[in-house]
Amino acid sequence: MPNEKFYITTSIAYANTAPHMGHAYEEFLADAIARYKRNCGFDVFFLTGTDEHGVKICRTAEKNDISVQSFVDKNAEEFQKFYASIDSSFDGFIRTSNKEQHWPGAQALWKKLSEKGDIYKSKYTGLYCVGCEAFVGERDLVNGLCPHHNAPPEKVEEENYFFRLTKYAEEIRGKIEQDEIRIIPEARKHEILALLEEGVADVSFSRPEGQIPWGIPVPEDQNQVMYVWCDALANYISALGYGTEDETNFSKYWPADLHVIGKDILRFHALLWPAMLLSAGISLPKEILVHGFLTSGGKKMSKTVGNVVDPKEYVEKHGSEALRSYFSREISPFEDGDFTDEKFLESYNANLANGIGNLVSRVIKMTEQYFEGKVKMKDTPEVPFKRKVETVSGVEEAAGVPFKYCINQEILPAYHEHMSRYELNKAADTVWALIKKLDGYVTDYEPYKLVKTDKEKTEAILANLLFGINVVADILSPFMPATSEKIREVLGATFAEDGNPVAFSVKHMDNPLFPRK
Ligand code: ME8
Repeated sequence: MPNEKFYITTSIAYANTAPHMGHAYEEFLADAIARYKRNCGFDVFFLTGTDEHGVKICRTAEKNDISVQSFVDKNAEEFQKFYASIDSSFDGFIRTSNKEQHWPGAQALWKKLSEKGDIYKSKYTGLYCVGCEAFVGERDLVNGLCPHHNAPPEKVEEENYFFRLTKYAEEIRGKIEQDEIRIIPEARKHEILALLEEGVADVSFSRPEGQIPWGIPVPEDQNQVMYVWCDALANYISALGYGTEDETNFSKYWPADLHVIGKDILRFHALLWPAMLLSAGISLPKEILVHGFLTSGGKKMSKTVGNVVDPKEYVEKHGSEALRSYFSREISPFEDGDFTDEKFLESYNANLANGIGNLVSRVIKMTEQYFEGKVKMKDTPEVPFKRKVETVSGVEEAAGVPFKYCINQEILPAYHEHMSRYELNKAADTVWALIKKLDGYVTDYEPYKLVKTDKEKTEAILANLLFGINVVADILSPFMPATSEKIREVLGATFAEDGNPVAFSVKHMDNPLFPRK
């Protein structure tokens, strides 16, 4: 599908802390999908960024005795650096305190809603959870506390602008039911439909400037600043130039093909955001992928429990590829996933040191030893997979399956099927199923013995293995781009016009890809 566009976004992280494991995972998830879509020929725009307004940020800066702008500047830089350190291939990084890039879009959107008659002034009396940056009702609380932050909400009584969310609730329900806005996984779709069933209320959409001086001014009323979610959601269009003189990217990339978000912010993305867009007459995002939370030892990461794992430390100690490999293999995008040091090292040794690292070293070494590093794909008789191996789908496949048939008819279709459903961990399983098959191929044919009696067949076997490793590099690239690049370098493949390798001139490897830990 060359030239078709694909616009993918992450949520924008609050710039009031350093990036945590949840941010790292979400960025990885969106990046792997963006890379996959680029591999498929899409014209991808991948957006990430930081959410820099709201009460939380304002207060944390005050507590640290630093101006809010310096505070968010410092944190936004941390996020950008961190995302670059895990090889995120983002095309845009939006900061909501950016007056040139973000404010015009957020204000233009507000004006549209106001012109439509969907914004009105009223008195708000209720509760506000600063942690969630959300107005909450009694029914959202457990024993009077916000269950996400274990803290009591604040009582608020003020004159605010409200947005007529209720006007759009029915239309949105229909669109979610019909998958016009597709919420993935299904369980999250049902969750939001259940919420709609309970009934929704209009949303307080601004705060008095006197209460929170840090925010985007409401266009017609300088005494009010926009509610942080109203401002933050607009990032998805402001980053494309919406509301500015140059709307080229907005025309080209909107609507979003995929918003990647965590489970706690579903209602903002599946209700409030579509309602704002409907009111403004802007088309709706197509899909919302809702990931779970990362826990540590099965518990929510928390400073009090002392189980917070810092992603930066892992990148510094083990490299970003090791972290990306863990996210790919061990976490299902649709459920909560666990991260502990023990599991991390276990996964590293099994999948990287013993798995892919060992296979590549062995095959490269044999090619160097027996053929001075050079082999060609030959038209000699096929050397099929010899033994019964478990297929990706768990069914035993008959012995004698031709080598390329197995890759083209079994591995690749399963891989693409999973990727198209954003089942990244299952797609990564198919990569490792191929690695396992290639390992089995070496064990079965014992090229290190065969070379003494049949050099020609040994060359065909090694060429097949190098061909298979080249496929591994291709399908691994969304998950582990740097490893994929390294493998391609050592393979030294020459390609035919159809894109298939015809010969290899391998490079010597001084070190294994992943030393054992
Ligand atoms: O919600 N595991 O920002 P944020 C996995 N600024 N993901 C997690 C997580 C965890 N333990 N904790 C948080 C915001 N996340 C808003 C978004 S978008 C217009 C505004 C996810 O920094 C969370 O679900 O609190 C969200 O998707 C992202 O990290 C940023 O969270």
